Amino acid sequence: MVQKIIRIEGLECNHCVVRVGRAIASVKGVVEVDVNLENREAVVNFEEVRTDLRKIKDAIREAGYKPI
Ligand SMILES: [Cu+2]
Repeated sequence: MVQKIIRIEGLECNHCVVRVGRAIASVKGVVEVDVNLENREAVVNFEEVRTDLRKIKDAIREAGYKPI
C-alpha cells in the first residue's frame, strides 16, 4: 500500500469534494481517499500492484478537475 497526496485545481465546494472523491474511489485498487477542500488536495491510499498515480489522475480529469 502506498499513500500519495495529489493537489487538485478546480475544487470550489463540497459538491466538488464529493464528485472527485467518488471518481478517485471508483478506480480499482484505491483503498481509501480523503479530499480536503481547504488544502485543495486528495490523500489517496492505493495498492501499487492494482493501480498507479496516472490512472488516479485520469479519473480526476474525467470528473472535470485538474490534478497537479
Ligand atoms: Cu463545487
